[in-house]
Parts: sequence; structure tokens; C-alpha cells
Amino acid sequence: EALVDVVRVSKRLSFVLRHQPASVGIALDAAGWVGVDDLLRALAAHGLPLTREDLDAVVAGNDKRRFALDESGTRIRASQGHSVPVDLGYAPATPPAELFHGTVERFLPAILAEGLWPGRRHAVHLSADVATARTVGGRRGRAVVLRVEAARLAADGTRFSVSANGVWLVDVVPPEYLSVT
Ligand code: HQG
Repeated sequence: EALVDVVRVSKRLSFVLRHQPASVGIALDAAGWVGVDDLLRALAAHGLPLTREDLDAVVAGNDKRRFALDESGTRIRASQGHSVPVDLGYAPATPPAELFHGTVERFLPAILAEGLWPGRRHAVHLSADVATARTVGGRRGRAVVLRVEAARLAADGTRFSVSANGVWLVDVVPPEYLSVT
């Protein structure tokens, strides 16, 4: 059992590693990585002292595996969800026939007219199963799950990739590929 509050630290780490690295005085490299030692020093200087073991417990204990260490364990990044410009470098991947997107009723008119757009994030996030999409949509109210004709969209030239933690990423989904489940 970790001694750190995994949820609380995860939220702070998401903020720093996806959105505001400057809030603790660090910069991410082009692929979103930062040195673990630099990160721990910066967090400590901004009121969140963590040991390396605490950080490892957060990486391992995070419910969606939002953070990844590099092979040598010396650098860390968020696996997806950035609003700062990063090139995560995921290889193109062939999606399954269908993927899913969870949203809420109030966004439907705009989504069905103009498609799914990434908003302030880097990419549109799609889920491999309905249950996950329902959870994503449920953050904002009563979830509405859209079906995405992913294989057809890929065949028509859209590049898909999948993050280290299993989120499907795509630039835009035009409305012709969407239907309400
Ligand atoms: C909606 C969380 C109007 C879209 C989750 C969504 C996910 C449009 C919102 C991950 C639109 C963007 C991502 C359009 C899209 N008009 N609304 N044309 N196109 N939208 O948070 O997918 O916990 O940026 O439906 O679990 O909700 O952070 O994206 O409602 O995996 O790791 O605009 O974030 O993961 O919201 O969530 P978001 P999302 P973490």
C-alpha cells in the first residue's frame, strides 16, 4: 500500500506533465519527457515533496496508467492528454472496425454538424469499448456514446495511433463517421 495519496499526486502530475510544466519551473522535451530528478526537485520546491519510491507508486498505482517512465527509468511523461505541444511519437496503428467516444447530449448538435475536434487537447480521444467511453462522457453529465467507424476513417486516410495506456488518438473525426449508439 502506497504511503502517498495516489489520486491527489496524479492530479498534480497530470497538470504539470500535460498542461503547465512552467507552474513548477520545468520544461518538457519535444516528446513530453522530463528527467525524474528534475521533476522531483521542482515538485519539492513547489510544496510537493516526493521520494522516488512515492513517484514509482503513483506511476504504478494510477488507475489509467497515465504516466510512463522511459526504459532507463530516468525520465517520465504523461502518455496522453496534453494541451502543451508535444510529439509523443506513437507509431501509426490500424484501428479496429469501431471505436467509441463518450460525450454528453449538449455537445451533440455541434459534434454531429462539425465532427469531433480535440479542443484544447492534442488529439481526439477514442475508447476501444463502450464502457470506457461511457465513463469518459459521464465526467460531464449523463453520458452519450458515439460510435466511430474507425476502420473506414483509417482507410480514407486518417492516421490513428494508440497511446501507451490504450487510448486511441486521432486528429479529427468528421461527422460522416459518427453515429449515436
Ligand atoms: C467534446 C480523460 C462540441 C468532447 C478522459 C468532449 C479521456 C465537442 C469535450 C480524456 C466537439 C472535450 C479525454 C465539437 C468534441 N463540438 N464539443 N465539435 N468535439 N467535443 O476532456 O474525450 O482522466 O478534452 O465530446 O477519461 O472528454 O484526463 O476530452 O466532451 O480519456 O486521463 O469536447 O480525458 O482522461 O473534452 O476526455 P476533453 P474527452 P484523464
